[in-house]
Amino acid sequence: MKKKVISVLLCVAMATGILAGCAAVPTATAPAADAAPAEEAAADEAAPAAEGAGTFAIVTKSAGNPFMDRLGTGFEEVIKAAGGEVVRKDPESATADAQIAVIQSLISQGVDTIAISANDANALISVCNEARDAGIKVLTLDSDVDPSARALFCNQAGVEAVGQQLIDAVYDLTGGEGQYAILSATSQATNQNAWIDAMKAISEGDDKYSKIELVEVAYGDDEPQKSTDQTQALLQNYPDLKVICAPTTVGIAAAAKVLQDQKSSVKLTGLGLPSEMAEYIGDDDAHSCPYMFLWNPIDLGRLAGYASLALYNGEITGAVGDTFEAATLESSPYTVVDNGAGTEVILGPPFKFDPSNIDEWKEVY
Ligand code: RAM
Repeated sequence: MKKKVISVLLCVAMATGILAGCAAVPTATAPAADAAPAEEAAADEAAPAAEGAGTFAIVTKSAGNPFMDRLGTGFEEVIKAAGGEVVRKDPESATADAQIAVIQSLISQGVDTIAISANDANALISVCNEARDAGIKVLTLDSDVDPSARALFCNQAGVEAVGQQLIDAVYDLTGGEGQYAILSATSQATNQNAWIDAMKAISEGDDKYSKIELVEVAYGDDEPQKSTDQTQALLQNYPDLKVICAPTTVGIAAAAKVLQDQKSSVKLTGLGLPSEMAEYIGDDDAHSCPYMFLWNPIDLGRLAGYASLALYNGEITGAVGDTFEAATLESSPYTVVDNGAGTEVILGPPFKFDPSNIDEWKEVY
């Protein structure tokens, strides 16, 4: 069965020669429209596992988030190409409780691996350990749990690198002084909290940033309406606000619309999906977002798919120095490194989207 998975992967790699990526040029990456609809995922859940090929689960942060759809698309593509069965679960809300219920059902179902984009670093420890005690390989992607509770984290980009890009963008768009606010996802989100902490640490540790002032971290919970309301509140509460930084694709899209509709002079940056943000990106007063960053979420799903297969096949345990092939990703093979708290593989650096390239990328994801 191990041989079968590997040979299918090799065939796919040889037959397609696909190079997808966080490369600077859009390549053979599935377009946004290919994102797996929830109905399709539900059908997969019902399908019996191909004998011996394994059942691989992905648990997203919540339903209705296009970034999460793209993670699911990449994951599903890799697992299916290897002959495995995919179970995709999108909790109703971006909470730890919703994910705990989902993970418990996956344990009962007896899946082989679970890849989670965690809504909370600590609240999921016990259920992840329950899964591991049941013989399930647990890994994370996008947003980590406490490293004690998983084998490996598939990180989109180094936390420091993201924090640096975001604080430098704030510095640039404020002109080096003045107020900015952060519009985040949920207050418990591991990834957003890590990026925000990195931004704070960088700005507190360097005089260069001493004249920019973080007035508030607001939470839109990765819900469009709440993110809209939070943006409006920031505008009302801070008349001198110069910049909003939203390190969430849901938050940045909601904020972009509010700012642009209101013809606000407040500028926006953060992490956004090009397909959702193209209409807001521009250098003139008519556009709310001069530039933003992201990575390829389909590739991140693919990376988690390859990591799940490697854990399942016993090729890796998630230890530092482990390497595994990711045939359709440009930077393959990937090596597991230590991030200071636990082990991770990094997809690549964050990529900047601005008026010069947004039209090209909006078709990709
Ligand atoms: C949102 C989610 C996700 C994050 C992106 C940037 O879609 O919070 O976890 O990685 O934004």
